[in-house]
Amino acid sequence: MSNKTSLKTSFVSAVICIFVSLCFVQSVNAGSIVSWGDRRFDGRDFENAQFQAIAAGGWHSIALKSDGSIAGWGDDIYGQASPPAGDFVAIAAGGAHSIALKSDGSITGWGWNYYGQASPPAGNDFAAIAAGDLHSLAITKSYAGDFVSPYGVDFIDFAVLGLAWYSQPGDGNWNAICDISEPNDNVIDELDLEVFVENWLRGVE
Ligand SMILES: [Ca+2]
Ligand SMILES: [Ca+2]
Repeated sequence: MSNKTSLKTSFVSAVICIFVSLCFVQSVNAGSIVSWGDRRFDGRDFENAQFQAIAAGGWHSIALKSDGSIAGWGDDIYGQASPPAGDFVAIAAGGAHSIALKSDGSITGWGWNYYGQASPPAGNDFAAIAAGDLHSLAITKSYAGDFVSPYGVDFIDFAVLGLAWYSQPGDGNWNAICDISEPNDNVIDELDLEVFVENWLRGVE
């Protein structure tokens, strides 16, 4: 086999490998939905659609499509199966409510809200969500020491800490967000720096 033929064979093999890999990724990340069990409220199948996540509530279901929109079906008496439009990255279904995490890190909720379970806190600092029967949960992105964007503990946050160094309430350079030692002790000192450095070294984001 000549060098030219060998190169050509290698190239074709590489292209085939990439193609097969892409097909595999596609089949894992998106597909149709099937359901089973009591189908009185929840018996809808989606064929030939592209989904990346699903969630089952009390009597309703929601699914996150590959394009970031959400489909809902089943019991919709409180509007729990009628999701708003938006660009979402995660979903969770509760007893009669639903919540979804937007690509900007904020959370939207809809459906039964008697206990406030469909009214998530404001902000765009969230990384993950979960829904119970009558409550909801979220994990925030922020960590001690992550004072300002971009997310993560870095040099910019270090500068903020430096400006507040050895300050106490009433001082001109006092900055309460830098008091990250536990418990807070109203002084920015080595204890806060210790927490800060730990998170910086861990590379938390
Ligand atoms: Ca930061
Ligand atoms: Ca402190």
